[in-house]
Amino acid sequence: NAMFYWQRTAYHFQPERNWMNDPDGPLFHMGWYHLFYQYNPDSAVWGNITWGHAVSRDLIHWFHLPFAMVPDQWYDINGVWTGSATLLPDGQIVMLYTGDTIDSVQVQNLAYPANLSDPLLIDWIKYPGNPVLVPPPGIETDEFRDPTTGWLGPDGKWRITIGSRVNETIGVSLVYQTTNFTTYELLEGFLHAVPGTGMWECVDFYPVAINGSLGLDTSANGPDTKHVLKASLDDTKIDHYALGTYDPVTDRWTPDNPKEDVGIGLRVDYGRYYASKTFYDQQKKRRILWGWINETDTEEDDLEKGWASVQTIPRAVLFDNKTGTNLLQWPVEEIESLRLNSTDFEEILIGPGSVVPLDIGVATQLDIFAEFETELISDSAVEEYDCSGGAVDRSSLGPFGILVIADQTLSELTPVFFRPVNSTDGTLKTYFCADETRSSKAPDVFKQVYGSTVPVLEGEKLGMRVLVDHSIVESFAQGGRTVMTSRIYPTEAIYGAARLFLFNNATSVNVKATLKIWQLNSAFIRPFPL
Ligand code: DQQ
Repeated sequence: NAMFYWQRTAYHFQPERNWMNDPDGPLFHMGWYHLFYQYNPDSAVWGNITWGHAVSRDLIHWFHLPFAMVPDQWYDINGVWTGSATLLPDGQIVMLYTGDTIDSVQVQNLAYPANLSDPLLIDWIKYPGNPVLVPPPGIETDEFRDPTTGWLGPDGKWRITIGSRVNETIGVSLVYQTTNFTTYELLEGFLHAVPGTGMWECVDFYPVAINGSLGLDTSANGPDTKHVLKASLDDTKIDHYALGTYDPVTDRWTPDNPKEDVGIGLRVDYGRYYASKTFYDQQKKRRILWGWINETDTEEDDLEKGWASVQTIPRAVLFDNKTGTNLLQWPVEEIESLRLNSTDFEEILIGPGSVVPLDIGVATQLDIFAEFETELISDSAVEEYDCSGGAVDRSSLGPFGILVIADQTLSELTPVFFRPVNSTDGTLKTYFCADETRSSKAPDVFKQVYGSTVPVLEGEKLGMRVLVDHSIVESFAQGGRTVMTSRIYPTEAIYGAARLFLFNNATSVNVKATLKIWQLNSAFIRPFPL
C-alpha cells in the first residue's frame, strides 16, 4: 500500500511483510550474526507464530532466510514461541524455545542446527524427545515460557531460568539444572521473586563487568561482575531490569537496591519497547541487546499496511561504573558505517521560548549528537516536574532539546528533551523525555509522553544521541544511562519535508547547543540470494 510507504524504516530490521514480535535466539556463528524472531507468515497481526530468520555480517545489513522453525508438531502447533540459544564449549548450538501445544499448554522444546558447518544455519532439527520441560506443579500451564540462554555453574552443570507467576501476583523465575539439555532438574525456590509484578515473560539473565568496556560470556561470574536480571512484565508490557549479585551455589540473585528491584525500578527503555534479549558476541567480546519496537497504530492500519513492528538497532550493554546504579546502552559501532556527510553546529544560542532551525537538508535518517549547556538568566524556582506535561510544559530550567521529524510549520514534531528541575527535596534532578503528542496528525495513532530521570554527575554536560529513521526515534541520554524509543507516524513531516530544530521552553535559562549530525544511509535488508 503506497499510502504507508514512508512509514517503513530505512535501516531498522524488519521483515518484508506481515507481523513480527520478540527477537529470538540471537547468536554469532562462523562470521554471521543470526537473528530469529516471532513471525506470522500469514498476516500483519499476531498469530501462527513461526521463527523468522535473518543473517548479517555487521548487525546492520541483513539477509532474510527461510523460516527456521514452523508450528508443525503437537508440542508447538499453537506457536513456536520465544527462546534462546546456548553455545556449548564443543561448538554445538542448543536452541531452547517455548511451544504452545495442541492443548494450549506452554512447554519447553529443544532444537539444534542440522549442519553446524553451514554458516547460515538454514536447517533446524527439533529434538525427537520434545518437549523437554512441562509446567511443574504450582505453575499455571499457560504461564511457563521463554527459556533463557544457559550458563554453566561451578559444579559443571548448566542452568536456565524461565519466568512465571505464583500466588496471583508474584513474578518469579524458575531455575533448572541440566547436563545434556534433554533432561532437567527443577531447583527449589526461585532465582528471584517480586510481589506485585505479575507474570514474567522473556526473562534475561547475564553478567556485566564492574570495570571495563567488554561484555561477558553468560557463564562468567566472580567478584568483578554483577548480574542483570530482566523481566518483561506481561501485565504492563514493560521491560524492567535490576542490577544485583548472583550466587551460583544457592542459585539465588539478590538486587543491589531492593527499592529498585526487578519490575519496580529501572526500565530497559522508557518508550515503545518490549521482550528484549541479549547475547554474548564472542567475536567482538561484547554483549548485544535486541528489543522489539511494537506498534502505535491500530490493527486495522497494520492489516492495511501489511506489516507491523521493527527491531531496535542492536545496542552494546555495559555496567555504568561511574554511577554504579544502571546499565549503559549504546548503538553498536557498526551503525557508523551508514554515516554519510555530517554537519557541525557550535554553541547555538537558544533563548527562552524559542525554536531554532538546523539547516541540514533531509532530516529523515540521522545520527544526532547534541550537547547542552545552560546559563541562568533569572531566578529559578523550586518545582516538581517530570516528563508528563510534555515539551509545552514550561518551568524554570527546562524543557529544552531537539524537535525531530518536524515539518517546516511545526504542525508535526517530536521533541526529545531534557528537563532539569530544582526539586523540593533539595536536589537537582534531570528528566529525559520524548513527547509524541504532536508527532502525527493521524487520529488513530497512540501518542504518549515518555521519559524518566537520568543520572547527571558533577561536571558533566547534558548530552543526547538520537537515531532518527522516518518513523522510529531511538534516544540515548548521558552515554546511554536512560534510553527511550518512539514509534511515530508523521503524515506531513515525511521525506524531503522533514526538518530538525532546536527548542528551549525553559523560562529562566539560555541554552547553548553544540551538535554533530550525520545523515545515515539506508541498510540493505533483503532476501538472501540462495
Ligand atoms: N511473545 C511470545 C511469548 C512471549 C511473548 C509469543 C512476549 O513467548 O512471552 O509470541 O511478547
